[in-house]
Amino acid sequence: MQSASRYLLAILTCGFAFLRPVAQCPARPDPGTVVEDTLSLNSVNGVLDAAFVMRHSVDSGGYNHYCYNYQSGSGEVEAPTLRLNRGDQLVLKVKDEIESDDSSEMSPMGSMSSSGPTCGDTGTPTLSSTNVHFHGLNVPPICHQDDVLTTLIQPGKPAFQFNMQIPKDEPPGLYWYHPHIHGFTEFQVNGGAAGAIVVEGMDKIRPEVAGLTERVLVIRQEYLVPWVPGPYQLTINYQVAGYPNTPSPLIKMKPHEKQFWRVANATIQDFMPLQVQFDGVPQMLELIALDGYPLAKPRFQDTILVPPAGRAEFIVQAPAKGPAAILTTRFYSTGPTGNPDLQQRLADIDVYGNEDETLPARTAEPTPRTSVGRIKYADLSKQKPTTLRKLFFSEEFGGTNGPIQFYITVDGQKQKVFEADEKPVITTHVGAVEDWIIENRALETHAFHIHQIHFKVLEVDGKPVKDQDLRDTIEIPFWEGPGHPYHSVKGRFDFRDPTIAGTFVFHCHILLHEDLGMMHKILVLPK
Ligand SMILES: [Cu+2]
Repeated sequence: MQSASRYLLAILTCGFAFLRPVAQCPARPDPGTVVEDTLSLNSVNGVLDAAFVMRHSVDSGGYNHYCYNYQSGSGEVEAPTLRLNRGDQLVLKVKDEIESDDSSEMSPMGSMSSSGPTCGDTGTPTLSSTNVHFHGLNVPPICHQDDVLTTLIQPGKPAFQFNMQIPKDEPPGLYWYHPHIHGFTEFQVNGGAAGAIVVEGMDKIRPEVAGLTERVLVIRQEYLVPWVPGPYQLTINYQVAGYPNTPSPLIKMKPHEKQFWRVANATIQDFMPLQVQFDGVPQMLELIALDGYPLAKPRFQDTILVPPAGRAEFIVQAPAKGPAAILTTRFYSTGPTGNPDLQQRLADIDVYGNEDETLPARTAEPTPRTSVGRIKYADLSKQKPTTLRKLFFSEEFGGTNGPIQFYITVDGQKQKVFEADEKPVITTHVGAVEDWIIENRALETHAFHIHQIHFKVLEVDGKPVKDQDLRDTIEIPFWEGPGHPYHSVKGRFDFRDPTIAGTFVFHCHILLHEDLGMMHKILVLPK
């Protein structure tokens, strides 16, 4: 990764000289304090209307902050959680006030302006440009909705307005928003520009969660210089999880209390095998949903692997007072050319007070009011695929310094990095149901993500899986080298919904890889 980084580092270092370290972003929580949910903005009468201002500052430790500022009644809040019901309208105005006097020359990844009509502002995308991707939402890839290819919000211009309806059959669950300017995504997400979206209604499909204290936990990752492999720190709702150097964030629970935790991996590249441990022993977690999609049936796991950009929603039960209880991410190997994802304690569970007696003990299995069989994609396993495609991740080496090019390629086509004005590498049509095999031929684990739709996981490494979960992001482990087979995932991709017609992207969600072009376009033609 170093060679590619060198070029970027040069740009970045030059860029820093011009950045004004004005404190524009709200202060973040001190270490060792109670983890609070970020402010939630709820839809009212079917509409959630909010305005964000994107700003930038550098903290005393040298970390860049990129913040979605929201002016609440009691001051400025960073990246609130957006809560909507299915069928609601989301109106979001975003103004770019990233102050960077001379970033106009910085356009390492090419310009969007050559890719045809732009949506919003014109000009060349720079480190100070922004836009918003609504990750996981099954909404149209068009201007003012979820179109990252041409939407450009430039600093100092009037606010840009997003306006979209959450589909009536959207799976209830946890989604998230973040900037997606090609070439600069990593830098802004590294600075914390990411927030949660909750599509309400999980309790109607999974009554297990009804009445439980709910927590939205957004895990972010910050590097001092994101393009350089090296130390990083994780944060949980913006509080640094720096154990053992700093006291751990605290999550409060009553003895034996059950809570519903909705965890978003908003890191730039950290694959997180999450565990809750009591005195070092991993506990069973009741997994309810992945990537905003309720599982066909809840299942118990002591480790939940969440790739970068993935989400996991699960029920945690506190111990009695006594054992040391923690939320932790375990070490995860991303292969010989990948960055190591380190073990890190994310929070201490602080068991306080007396047993929670507000909830009646459940004796029978609760009955869902909405069947999981009635949400989007539920009938996907019954559909006959219209096409089978094979794609692969690969890396190209230059010298001894690690990979310099990152590719995702449709098998049979030429390996190439993404360019803003490229033609779609896949053309399909509304109504298609396709099976894709995505293979990893690189010595590094990658995270496959496609915009606009979820896909159903059918096979891993050529073998049918028991749990055919719906995902929008999935890890594909690294190749162990000559003599070993490539790891792969086979998924069923559903293009039947006419509202997703248009051009959108699929890519690796290690954001450096995406910025360097491990991404391509797919065109879904209307019927
Ligand atoms: Cu990747």
